[in-house]
Amino acid sequence: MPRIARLTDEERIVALAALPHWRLADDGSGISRSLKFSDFVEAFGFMSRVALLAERADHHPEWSNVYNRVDIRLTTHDAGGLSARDIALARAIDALIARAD
Ligand code: H2B
Repeated sequence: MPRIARLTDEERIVALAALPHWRLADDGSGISRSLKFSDFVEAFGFMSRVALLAERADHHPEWSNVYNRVDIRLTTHDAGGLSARDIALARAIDALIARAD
């Protein structure tokens, strides 16, 4: 697979402006979002849907779950930082949440 490029500082700013629920790590290496659901089943159902998206895109989140909370961090290991793949997955995750509202 070709090596994927890290976003430049300017690309990061532009991408994050369109993702208000995501926080850029201080070192710029990734973005994160925390979500709370009504209970564990809702949280795990969400994770299952994201897992299918991630597998299809061959791009996987770093995440953790405690009961109804899911903490997600997106970074591209192959790029050593934030790439367009993380932005695309963040958008897809946001779209899943929007549909769940
Ligand atoms: N997920 C993430 N977040 N970053 C990657 O660089 C990555 C991945 N690479 N999922 C993929 C899998 C790679 O390891 C496989 C071989 O395509």
